[in-house]
Amino acid sequence: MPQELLISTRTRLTPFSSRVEDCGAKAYTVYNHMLLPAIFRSLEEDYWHLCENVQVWDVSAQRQVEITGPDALKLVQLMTPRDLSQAKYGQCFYAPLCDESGNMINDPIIIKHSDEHWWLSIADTDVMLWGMGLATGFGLDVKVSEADIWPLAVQGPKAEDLLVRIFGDEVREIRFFHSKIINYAAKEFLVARSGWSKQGGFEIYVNDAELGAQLWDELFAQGEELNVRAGCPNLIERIESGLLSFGGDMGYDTTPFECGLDKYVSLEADIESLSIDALRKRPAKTRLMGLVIDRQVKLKDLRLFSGGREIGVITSNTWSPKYRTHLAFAKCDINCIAERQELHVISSTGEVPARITELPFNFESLGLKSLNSK
Ligand code: THG
Repeated sequence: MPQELLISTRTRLTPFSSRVEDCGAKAYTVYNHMLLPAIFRSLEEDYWHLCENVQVWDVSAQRQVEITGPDALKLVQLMTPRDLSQAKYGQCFYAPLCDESGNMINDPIIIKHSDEHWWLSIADTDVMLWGMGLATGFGLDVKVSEADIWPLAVQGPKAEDLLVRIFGDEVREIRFFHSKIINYAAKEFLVARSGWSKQGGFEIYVNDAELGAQLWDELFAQGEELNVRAGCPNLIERIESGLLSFGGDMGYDTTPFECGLDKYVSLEADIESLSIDALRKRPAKTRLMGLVIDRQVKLKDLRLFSGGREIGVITSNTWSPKYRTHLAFAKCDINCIAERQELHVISSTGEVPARITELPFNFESLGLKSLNSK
């Protein structure tokens, strides 16, 4: 039976919702209590189009938790174990948020406007409430709120060409994970080179709903000969790219080390972060690893076995059309990870061997060659 999502005021619409619907969104998910499109034509068709052209994504559901006030930097640094003391205006930081035990709360992109003004561009958990609670508990002089900002991502190899047509050459100067304030009509939008794909692109932090809708239309008018389409974060692309999804691949019961986010934890830095002491001491119990299953499978369940023993659980998986193999992420028992061990998963037709590897996938060393198109 086809399933439907009942849309109400709780599953909040965005300034782009009517356009997303007009473009034929076939499936949605709910993210931060807001609609996030998940499929337009099919996962695989959307995937190839993203890898070869340019797409416009309504990622309004990546809400901006805004922290302002004299203690803003103090609160943001309390929330994350990544050292922000050297952060510059306009820079973006991918960073875990963790509690006092080192467990993850979220994995936002943190954007610094000034010492007293920050955005946390969040994944799907209620970070605003956590921030408000910390501010109250620590007696901090800050305001924590959800800003009226609706990010629009423009992703794919032709994204830069499209944005230059609208904003001019200055977008070419924006470096990866940096941003610039760009004038658009009567407003200023923050434009960053970022996005939840590895196909290149930008995110426009739209701060005016009507102008945002106008921008959407202009992206489609100017992008016609670039074959622009509406799109959304794509399951296949993000697994190939090793991008993790909070709530699926990691959660409240995992530390950043267990998720392979080691490089975003500043263990050596002298920072006042809620989780840093726990993260210095706490041993990892599991580790998120990549799996390669060299055939097309339909998994019967998500367990990963070594011999007769269950050693992990698959958190995400997909057929990779580009590498002609099945890829997965698996949360594995840290004591059971060894290279060249014989692993298997259970498909609808029985046991199937799997190879284990570090994330992100290194396709060359795995002996996998990419097909450039269908
Ligand atoms: N854009 C914005 N907000 C977001 C996401 C986004 N919030 C939720 C979610 N996505 C956060 N998750 C990620 C994960 C990885 C990256 C971005 C967002 C990413 N990482 C770079 C990489 O893996 O190469 C490196 C980051 C760095 O070096 O700091 O792009 O997509 N606005």
